[in-house]
Amino acid sequence: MIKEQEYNFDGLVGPTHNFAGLSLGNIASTGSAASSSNPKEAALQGLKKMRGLSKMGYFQGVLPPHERPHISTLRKLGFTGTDTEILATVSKTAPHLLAACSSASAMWVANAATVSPANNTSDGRTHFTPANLAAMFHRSIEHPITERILKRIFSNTDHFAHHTPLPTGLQFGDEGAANHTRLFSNSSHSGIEIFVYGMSAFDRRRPRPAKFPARQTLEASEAIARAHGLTNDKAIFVQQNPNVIDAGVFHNDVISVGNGNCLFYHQDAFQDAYALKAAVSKQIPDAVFIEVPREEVSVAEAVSTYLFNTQLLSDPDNSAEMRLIAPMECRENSRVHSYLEALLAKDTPIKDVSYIDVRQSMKNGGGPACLRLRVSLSEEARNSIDARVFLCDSLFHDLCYWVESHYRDRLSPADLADPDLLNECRTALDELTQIMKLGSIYEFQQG
Ligand code: SUG
Repeated sequence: MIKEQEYNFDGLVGPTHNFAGLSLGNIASTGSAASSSNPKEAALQGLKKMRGLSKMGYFQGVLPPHERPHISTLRKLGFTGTDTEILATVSKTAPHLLAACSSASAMWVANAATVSPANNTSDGRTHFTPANLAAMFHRSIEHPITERILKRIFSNTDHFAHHTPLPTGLQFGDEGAANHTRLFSNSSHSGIEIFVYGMSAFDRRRPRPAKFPARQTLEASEAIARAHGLTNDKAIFVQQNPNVIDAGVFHNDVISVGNGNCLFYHQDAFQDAYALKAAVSKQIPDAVFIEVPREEVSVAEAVSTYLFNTQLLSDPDNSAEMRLIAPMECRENSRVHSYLEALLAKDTPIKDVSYIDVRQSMKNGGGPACLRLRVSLSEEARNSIDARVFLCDSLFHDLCYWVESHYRDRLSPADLADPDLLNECRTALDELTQIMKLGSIYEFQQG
């Protein structure tokens, strides 16, 4: 058994954070369409969240934003000329493509990759598969840079194995850790991985949502489990309830979250919760299931408050006790708040709730859990990482100063066409690669 610690790597919000209404089925995203955003506030909210967790004693990492507007994708779509000419043409003739290629959506790193901890895999290394994010065009352009970033940071091949993203095509749509939860017993860190899929791509007899896309397929989840060397007793595949996808649950982490031996989920989250509980209990005898009844919190309330997009974290000093890191919206909704107050009085591992403000991200459908990718690291694996990605006081201050110096405090959809914005983003990212010691990871740095 390898002794590992869980690190939460949060995505740093990029300078083009904006509300473009790009994600069908994500109610917050479509509801915020065309309003103005505040990228500076968004990035600082994210940094404050990281800092807060780190002060509570959790291990916190940072992942950099992607290069946006992504001119090389626009070139692939047939636009020609200088970068400035491309911006001018695309903003006049195809503003929807400019919006898609300008999204800061890579901040939601729960969708960056699926990560299997070393204790679960057949070769004892941590395995990464960047998500192809095939369901949404603006997200499907993330994986090449995600792959480069993950390989740069987790570079030591004694500890880390990197797979290529699954072949593109909706039948292998993969959304990464947002549909994947690791659970383990209090007595052992070798656990199971739950892969939650929205539909089977090849078996049309199985139920599927009618209104909104099921972004994750069973076949994609199975392919990742195979690639990561997970044996049958380590991987459980479970279908999300298609009705909740149609109600705005575009990722499973909007309706359930797991940690250690505990699974916290809504009564309507899964197609067959009974079978899931039986399969989990077989491998983890001390598993604890906290099922939230629909009478107490409806699916609509779960979607509007992100009650399940909380981070469920074990107390750093006592792994049997856990706390939820919840968005402010959970405190502001009286029914959800009452549910949480009542939960704390019950005999469950959840002993505390901390509320945080990530409203800029929430307006695009990204709560606390969407902003983080969990990676378990042994001390040796952690020491093999030479990039400056672990949050400490000095990195926090450098990143806040960097955001204050480079980010705008207002961005409207029309501003995406501004050539100054492109230059500002490139200057900022170039400096960031130096702050974080990442080398030249962006295309514009490679000439
Ligand atoms: O993929 N929103 C993201 C939110 C991702 C949340 N992640 C998790 N649940 N893990 C998405 O729908 C909105 C962009 C816009 O509309 O401007 C967006 O991409």
